[in-house]
Amino acid sequence: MSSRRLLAASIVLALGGIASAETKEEHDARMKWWREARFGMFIHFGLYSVAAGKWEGKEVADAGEWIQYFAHLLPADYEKLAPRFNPVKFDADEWVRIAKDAGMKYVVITTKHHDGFALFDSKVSDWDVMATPFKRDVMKELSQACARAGLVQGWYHSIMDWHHPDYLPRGTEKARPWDTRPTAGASYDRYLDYMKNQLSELLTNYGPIGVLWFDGGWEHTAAEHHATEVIDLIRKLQPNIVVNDRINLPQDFSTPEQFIPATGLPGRDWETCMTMNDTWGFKESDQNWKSTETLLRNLIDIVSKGGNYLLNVGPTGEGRIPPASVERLAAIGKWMKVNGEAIYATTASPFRRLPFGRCTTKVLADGKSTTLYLHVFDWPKDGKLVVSGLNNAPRGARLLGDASRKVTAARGNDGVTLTLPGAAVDPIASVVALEIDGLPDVALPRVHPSGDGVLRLLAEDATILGERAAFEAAADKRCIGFWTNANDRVEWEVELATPMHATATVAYACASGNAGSEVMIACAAPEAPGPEALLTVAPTGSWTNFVLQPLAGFIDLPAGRFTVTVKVKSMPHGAVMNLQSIAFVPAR
Ligand code: FHN
Repeated sequence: MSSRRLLAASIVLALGGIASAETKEEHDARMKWWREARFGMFIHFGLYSVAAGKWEGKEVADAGEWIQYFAHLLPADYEKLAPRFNPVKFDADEWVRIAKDAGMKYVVITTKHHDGFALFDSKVSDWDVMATPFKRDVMKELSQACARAGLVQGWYHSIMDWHHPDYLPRGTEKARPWDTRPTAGASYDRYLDYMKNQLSELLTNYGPIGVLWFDGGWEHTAAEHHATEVIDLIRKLQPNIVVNDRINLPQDFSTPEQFIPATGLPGRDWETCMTMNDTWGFKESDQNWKSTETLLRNLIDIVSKGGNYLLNVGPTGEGRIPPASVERLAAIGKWMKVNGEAIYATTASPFRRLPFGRCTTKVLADGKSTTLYLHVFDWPKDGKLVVSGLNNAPRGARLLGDASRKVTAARGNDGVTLTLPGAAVDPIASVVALEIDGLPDVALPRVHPSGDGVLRLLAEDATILGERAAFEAAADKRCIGFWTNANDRVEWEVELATPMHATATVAYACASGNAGSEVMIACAAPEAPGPEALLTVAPTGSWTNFVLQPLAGFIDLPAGRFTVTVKVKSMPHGAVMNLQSIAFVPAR
């Protein structure tokens, strides 16, 4: 063992943890395939797939895989689904082909969801797939199909278990008062032993497993889960496995769910998991499918921010992936066949924002050159694509999907301008590969006063820092919305030729029930704090009814380069506001 590793391990042991330490190089080596994969399939399949969102003929609210909860079923009632589980159309090779043809590199399937039902042949439980008419080990067939196709197999495993008598509590924030089974004598530690036994089965009997995707850990702390012990077991059985953050330890990657963090999670591996409609497990009535454009642009957006996309399918009780999912995945796969090099093994964009689309990056091994993959959502009508702020010399450019068309690139005052011949290659996203000298050197986008002297800071020109806030564009709004995290903040880089003695006006909307937040608007140059002003968000009637609220007094803006930041001082309700713009008007 290298001295660094020995030191790291001894520190971990001294801290009372027995988790094996690893050096940065070892961690990077273990994460390499996952970081290069960028795109995986999530599969929610189980007894709930048979129910398809209905119980005794009645539609049940919420996601399909939560039907036991939302139908208020005792385990004994829910068990009536077991004799109906016989997915005769299940074909593991077909599922894996659909994933592979979509350009996905790994598959994460529910080995056990919150209902406690094991989709594999478990020797420690009769509440498993062998106790159904199907009597086939789904995990065995799928892991073998993945191996045949060269995809990585991952396991989803729920800590929360609504069936096992030792699982406690019978529900906390999502209480399950109808679950009247006695709790006397129940032991959570005994449940954890059971969970560790099933994890041992899953990590021993099915070959190399690439991902352990914990879920349902929110009812206990890491300590209550004996999380370090569980992780050590996992890593002993599968030393190269990648583990998510949902046993309440950070582990290898974060898991934003159903959303894309505005600026990604810099310095952290992360993966957005998302449904194609609104439910993870199959629900016949849920036909609210996201378009292929939305799904593909989500993939590009996520990868441009340095993340992975785990896109879900919920197979039917017969074992078929719904046609609406198959159709979308096939269309994504068609795009990936042409543009996969702009997704796989790329890293985050060096730009804060690009008006025409996104950028993914590939720094060539020697660092002497970089490929910037420019994903063009809005093809320029005049054929001129301006990459503002790029200081590098262009070496050349090519259009993915049409090598016959020549793309030229020239440096100008405001970055590099590409001349794109003809029409867009793809209506959803056309990719231009721009080769540049060295590592990306990008100037921050700066806002300058308009011709009338007014400094207008617009939502679309802002940098959003944080997890939930995001730019929204619709017929009735262009604003920074979803501002539900008080730690999220907004910035503009500004440059003034001369100082400005100004009044300021903020344009925003806020539904009545959410008003009252206080935000600080600060103008600061590096190492030189400047003026700031407090805004108390008033109700404007709705999230799309925008008003202009002047800030009290005058603000003296400095000449030169500085940053205008909007930070949340207090957020008494669930959201701050929909921020459209801030205008600084010269007072004289
Ligand atoms: O409760 C589950 C839900 O059913 C689904 O499995 C998602 C997928 O990430 N995870 C939990 C909700 O966060």
